[in-house]
Amino acid sequence: MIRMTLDEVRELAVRILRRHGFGEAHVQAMADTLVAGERDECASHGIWRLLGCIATLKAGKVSADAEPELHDVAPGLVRVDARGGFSQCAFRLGLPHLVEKARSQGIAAMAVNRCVHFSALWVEIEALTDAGLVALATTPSHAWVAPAGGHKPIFGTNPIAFGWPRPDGPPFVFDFATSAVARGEIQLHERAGKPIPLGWGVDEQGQPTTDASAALRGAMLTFGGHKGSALAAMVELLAGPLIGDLTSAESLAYDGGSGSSPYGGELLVAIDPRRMLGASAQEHLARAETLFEGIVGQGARLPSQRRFEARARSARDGVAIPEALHRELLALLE
Ligand code: NDP
Ligand code: PYC
Repeated sequence: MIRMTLDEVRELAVRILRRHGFGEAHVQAMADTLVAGERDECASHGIWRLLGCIATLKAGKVSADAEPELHDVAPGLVRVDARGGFSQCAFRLGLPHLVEKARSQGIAAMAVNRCVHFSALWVEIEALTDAGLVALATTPSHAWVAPAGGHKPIFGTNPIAFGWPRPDGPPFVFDFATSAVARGEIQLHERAGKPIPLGWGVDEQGQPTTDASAALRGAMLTFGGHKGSALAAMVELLAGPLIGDLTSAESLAYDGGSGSSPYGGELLVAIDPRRMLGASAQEHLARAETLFEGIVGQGARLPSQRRFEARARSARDGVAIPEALHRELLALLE
């Protein structure tokens, strides 16, 4: 492993993105997301993703300098057209408008359309909880996941992320794929030559497998059987047809075998608890704290607790990157 400070990881990401011609706004926004993933020890959505970003660019499946366009659709609705760029710049353009609308209306939604997506959703959720808002985000991906009871991929890995701001300390955030695990996690197992647990995927014959490559060629499975399957379908509907964008099957068809990052839409919903609750906000938000205390009080941990601990550790000690990955990243500078 190679040990690097967070500044060094960021500098490397920035140099690679510039070297490949990304516009400066994309360079900065993408680098922030990549470093955040690495910093929080979410390797499946950390600096490794840069390889996929550059491959997607070389395949002609993302615009390096797209300028997103903002559309103020309704008092509680904003739409950002990413115009074929990675999602980060579009999110940044829409964020203040979503926050302002949620504060004035109590609830607001943002559709990000025509974006290429490679990132974890908690990065965006935290931007909303930092503004004191309750937040929800979801996006389809490519059709890699079979429905419960079926065997042919139709759903994406379709993450659902939720955030709840807390008065004293980090927010309550969960963010997971509706597949048993993110595809990136299986890809990292494949790179490391490690078997995957049973339950993550089936091979091309529909048989359970512990072989990462076989599961990537076959089909991934939903988490929680029919429950994950229904949630995956919900994500397809909410962040596909509802916002006028692609389903995971349509994204994969658009990909045309290039192996690029998914293309389509993302839906974010933000709720202002103070607008919802008015004068009784303090009393009810305190009851949320009682709930969290009841979870940790019995020895369970909150989602994102590991991540926030990793964040503090990385700020102090830096991060460790596999040597082989480091070599591949340096090769992108040639
Ligand atoms: P996991 O199955 O690891 O689940 C992650 C979530 O569960 C985190 O909030 C995590 O908190 C929490 N968690 C894990 N273990 C526990 C525990 N024992 N107790 C309480 N909470 C726990 O992640 P996935 O593989 O499903 O997804 C990883 C990432 O992949 C997500 O960030 C997602 O956004 C991203 N993704 C992005 C896609 C896209 O299209 N852009 C597609 C699919 C996934 P903690 O982090 O603290 O462990
Ligand atoms: O890991 O499933 C995944 C994923 C898809 C798009 C970004 N991450």
